[in-house]
Amino acid sequence: MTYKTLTAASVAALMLGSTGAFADTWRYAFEEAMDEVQGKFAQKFKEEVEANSDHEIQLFPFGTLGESADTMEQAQSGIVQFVDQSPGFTGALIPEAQVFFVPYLLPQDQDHLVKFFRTSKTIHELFPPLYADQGLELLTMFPEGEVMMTTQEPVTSPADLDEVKFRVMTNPLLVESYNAFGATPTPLPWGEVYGGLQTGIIQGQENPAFFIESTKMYEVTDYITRTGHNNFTTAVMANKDFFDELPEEDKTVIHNAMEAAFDYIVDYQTGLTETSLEKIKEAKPSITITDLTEEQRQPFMDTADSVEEEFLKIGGSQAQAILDQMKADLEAAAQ
Ligand code: 6CS
Repeated sequence: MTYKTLTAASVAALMLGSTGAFADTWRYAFEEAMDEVQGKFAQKFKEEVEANSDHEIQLFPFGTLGESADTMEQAQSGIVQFVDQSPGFTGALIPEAQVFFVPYLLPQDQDHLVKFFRTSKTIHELFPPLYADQGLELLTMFPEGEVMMTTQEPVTSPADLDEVKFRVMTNPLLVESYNAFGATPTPLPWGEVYGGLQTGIIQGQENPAFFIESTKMYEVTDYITRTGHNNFTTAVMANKDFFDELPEEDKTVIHNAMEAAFDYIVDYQTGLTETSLEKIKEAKPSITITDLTEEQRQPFMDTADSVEEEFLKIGGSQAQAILDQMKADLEAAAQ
């Protein structure tokens, strides 16, 4: 869907200007619902900006302006000023952002992970010029939780994924990763996932527990498997021309609001994975949730080197520099 094919309701919403109490309105589109992690982050950002400036933030959750690819187009062309798009959908635009799909690169330890996001030179120094080349000001990246596999049959080894049509985000390295895991990766936009699982077009997908719960994906899946291979990363950006033209004062308001929203979302996610899994078990007692042992994880871990090599081939001209810096950042954050 493009701007031209937006529903009448969405266009009407877009055209609604400031309510009068504000100097102007900035539009912020994201890939999830209001009560999901990206929505909570966006609401905190809005609250901070509106409390500290005369700008209003208008929020557009998933579906109101189209799929992730549509909102990215809208952000690049300045129809929306802010967009939250996960690197899972940014692969074609910024090939280096695929680094987040090298399995077992990001730690599962929450403190280590959060420290990495806060201090990473890769995120704060190397990525911004790559996003800028695409007309985007990279404002922040944050983690959304341990990624888990949902399937119709049990998974304890890569052999169990043989012939499983496994939905992944539209990211070439994620496709490679699931090829290496032994599955048949099927890239699809988010809007097609629930129906695809329901009709059997796909038999598996991966996402954090909160999202499996809130989107009721557990209804169309029988097994949840914790392989520990990744943590869901997302990124918030502004249209670069819009951002560059802002007075320093507004840039500071935006940066401060991003920092406040980052702190808030880290706190918000404390215990969220376990609470979400409990809610899933309550809603569907027949579901099987398995945390693979180190031994069971090993064959999945053994694929990491080949996916890393593939990243160096398809991850753009800065792939090697990004991977090296990312490893250095992870090591530094472990101290
Ligand atoms: O799997 C997806 O496509 C979606 N997953 C999450 C956690 N957020 C947005 C994204 O579109």
